[in-house]
Amino acid sequence: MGLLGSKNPEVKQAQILLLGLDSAGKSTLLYKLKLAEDTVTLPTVGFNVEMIELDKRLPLTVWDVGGQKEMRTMWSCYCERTDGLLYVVDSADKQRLQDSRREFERILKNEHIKHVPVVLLANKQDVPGALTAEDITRMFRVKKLCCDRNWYVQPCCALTGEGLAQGIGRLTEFVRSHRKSRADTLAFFKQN
Ligand SMILES: Nc1nc2c(ncn2[C@@H]2O[C@H](COP(=O)(O)OP(=O)(O)OP(=O)(O)O)[C@@H](O)[C@H]2O)c(=O)[nH]1
Ligand SMILES: [Mg+2]
Repeated sequence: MGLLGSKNPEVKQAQILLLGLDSAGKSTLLYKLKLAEDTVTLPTVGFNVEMIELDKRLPLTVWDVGGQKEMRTMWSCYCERTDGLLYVVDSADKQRLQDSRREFERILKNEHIKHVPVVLLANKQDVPGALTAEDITRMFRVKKLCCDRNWYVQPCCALTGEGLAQGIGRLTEFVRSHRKSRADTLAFFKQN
């Protein structure tokens, strides 16, 4: 993400890292947001990157990294210069929820994304029996794991697009306020 790096608060775009286990629905939601269309996805090998401009004041560059097991070791390579993390959970895949939680916990420990705001997307809400956002919050121990940053858990359905704009909107707000507080801190140290 080096060239477009945005730790500088003057840079008027933000880098968003989109992670989650394989088949969570990352690419489906990325292209739903980008094209407002249904797309047939294939498992992502490597990554997809798209610019999303839901809020003209802060366009987002979204990095969608494949979630298959062998790809997860590469997630940390994408963390540098990340402004916000979108973590997608297949709320209906009860057998792999613990795997997903473990990967979530692991990535949060990455130095580069310390204090970076997080939105969890509790995807596939259309599937009967899917866990709710509250269930996911509890099972992923989000309050504890994210006590050092802004966080939110948004229910959504990537197929219909329901909840996606709200999730992205929330993350954009968090990124803006995180940047402002970083800029204020820098200004404080410059003055003193
Ligand atoms: N029912 C339902 N299916 C979904 C939803 N979102 C995605 N899917 C389906 O889940 C499957 C996997 O979606 P992808 O978007 O390719 O998953 P991914 O997270 O990008 O997976 P990797 O690229 O392997 O990491 C596809 O068949 C999608 O149509 C949803 O909200 N509801
Ligand atoms: Mg994908």
